[in-house]
Amino acid sequence: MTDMERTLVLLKPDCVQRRLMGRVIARFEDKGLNIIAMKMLHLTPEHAQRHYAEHVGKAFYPALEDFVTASPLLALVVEGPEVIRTVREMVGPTHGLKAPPGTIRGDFGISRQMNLVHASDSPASAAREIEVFFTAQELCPFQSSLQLWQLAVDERG
Ligand code: FUP
Repeated sequence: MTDMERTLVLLKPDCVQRRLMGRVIARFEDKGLNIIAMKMLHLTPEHAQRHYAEHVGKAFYPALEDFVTASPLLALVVEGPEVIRTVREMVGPTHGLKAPPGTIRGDFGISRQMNLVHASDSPASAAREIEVFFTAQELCPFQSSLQLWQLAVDERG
């Protein structure tokens, strides 16, 4: 039996502005992951500071805050087995120039700051970050009928 997990994904302002949302979302759907919440919002500085709490105070933070508050972003909660690690691997390393082909950052970007996607890096981060963006009532978990042909019976959560 595989434990089901949830992770917070942000399609950052560069992803929205470059009209790449559909292509990025399609990757998660193609993989067999469930999108159980989705919301567009224009972050305030205070909201950005809550999300990036571990980075506030670092030299690069002011520029990062300016970037993520400059234009709307799309927040998602994605659910699946080992989804935190899986989505991080699909997103790729932080810098687009270092991210391998086949990853989202590797295929679509050349920047470290404008790297298109945020994905939670641990179960503790995922739990905290989901609460920064969504209430419990906004999560809409469902069982996909496609799971019959995507996960063996003893692999299902
Ligand atoms: P990641 O986990 O890959 O999203 O990256 P980090 O948590 O290390 O950094 C958070 C965000 O800060 C990254 F998306 C990119 C940005 N960043 C900079 O803009 N400059 C830096 O020097 C380091 C990170």
